Amino acid sequence: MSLIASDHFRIVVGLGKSGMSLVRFLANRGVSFAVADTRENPPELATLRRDYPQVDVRCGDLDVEFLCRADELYVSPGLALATPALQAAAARGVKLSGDIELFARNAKAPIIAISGSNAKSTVTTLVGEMAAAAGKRVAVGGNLGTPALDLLSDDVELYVMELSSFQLETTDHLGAEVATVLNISEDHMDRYSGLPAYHLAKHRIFRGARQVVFNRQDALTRPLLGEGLPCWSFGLGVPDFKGFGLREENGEKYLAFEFQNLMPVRELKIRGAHNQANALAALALGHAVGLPFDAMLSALRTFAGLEHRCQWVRDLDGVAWYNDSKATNVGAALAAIEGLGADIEGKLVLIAGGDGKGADFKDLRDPVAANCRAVVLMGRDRELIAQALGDAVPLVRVASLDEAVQQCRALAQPGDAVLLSPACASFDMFKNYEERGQLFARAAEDLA
Ligand code: UMA
Ligand code: ADP
Repeated sequence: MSLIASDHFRIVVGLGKSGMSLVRFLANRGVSFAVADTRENPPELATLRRDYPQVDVRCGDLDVEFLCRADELYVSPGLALATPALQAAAARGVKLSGDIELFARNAKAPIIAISGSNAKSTVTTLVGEMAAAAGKRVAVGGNLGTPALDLLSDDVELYVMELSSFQLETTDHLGAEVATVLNISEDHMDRYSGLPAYHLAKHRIFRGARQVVFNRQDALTRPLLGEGLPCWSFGLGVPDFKGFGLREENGEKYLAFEFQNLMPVRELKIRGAHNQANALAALALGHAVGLPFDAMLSALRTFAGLEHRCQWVRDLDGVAWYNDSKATNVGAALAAIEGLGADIEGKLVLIAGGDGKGADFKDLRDPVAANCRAVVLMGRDRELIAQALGDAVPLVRVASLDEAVQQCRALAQPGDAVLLSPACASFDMFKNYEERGQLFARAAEDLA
């Protein structure tokens, strides 16, 4: 199969990280292409002009006539396919594709493909560390970190890829060795018509997969098609045939595979029930590609979790401070509120709010009532959260993160924990969730 037809003309739409990886990929192969971006000054414009001055680049409103000069558009995951200019081009026969489709066509080593509403980065990183511990030449990236096309190399023995629903929308045939959707809860409802459309996008990950891993506790993660494919499962219950789960023996809880105990849960550095599920998912994915258990378990013993995911910041006057800035949707915040809430003596003082992406916050009400002393609300959609929480707990509105930290200092009592787990994206107030988390941690560390 020809990997990329050289007589076709392409346009890369979106000049961020993935757009720039497409530019490098196409230029290295001598393919003719141009670039478009709706922004007047896209992030990689200076790099493009410096390294590829001959490439035609159009910034500002997309011009349908220009797009229709291409046989194929490689669309950034950040741009909705419903964008009218893209739809107009598609109606005139231009194919809409993306970087992951090109990656899949050109990758020569097996791909472990990981999607889900939450836990993607944690599980992707963990599987990458397991593979490295097993001595594999492994490349890790995708939605997390390095764009997929920048990972392509003949030296790689295994790809571990985090894939978002946005990336999967433009991927027709991934052909993963093993694919999983870890969990599904509402996210990105500003881009999808509802949960079914989001679910459908995520499930494109199973196209052409040779094996599947699903979550026994979340029916929406089971592939709709492909019965007969080897299926492995994970979940917090007792495992059965081809299953990873938890088993208790003599008062000790173990990570287990089928009828075999693998490792006591207490040896995990990552805390909370959701992280036990993540460890089991990673074991299932690694086992599917033949990684040995001893290497996988040694990686599990050393993995301390990623920054901004329920990350401990400090203790002050008997109050622990946690940064969970990566909780950009309701499902992630619920995992932190319930997981951490069950682990502490006192109550949580929660900081929430930001850009809600069209989410419905009603599922927060009962867990907040059960676990929180108060909620400090900030950001664009704070009133939507306030309405959903009603009178469950005292609510405090603030205008800045610094003010939120000061309020939490005053509200928390010894034995409590302060938790930044916003259930919202950060873009209304910050550059990204990392900046939000760093500013929170700095403000908490500065408290005397
Ligand atoms: N944009 C425009 N006009 C354009 C193109 C983009 O306005 O013509 C805006 C959109 O608001 C878009 C934003 O710019 O959301 C970013 O788009 P980009 O093309 O500059 O993005 P990249 O730098 O290529 O980053 C993308 C992924 N971004 C998104 O899916 C929004 C990155 O995931 C990914 O790491 C990167 O490719 C490499 O593969 C980020 C992300 O937020 C981390 N992902 C979402 C998530 O995890 O929830 C899905
Ligand atoms: P993603 O890449 O899917 O956003 P991350 O690993 O970065 O996933 O975690 C995102 C958020 O989800 C963090 O706030 C984290 O605490 C939370 N989280 C981690 N594992 C789970 C899980 N199994 N279920 C729900 N939320 C989780």
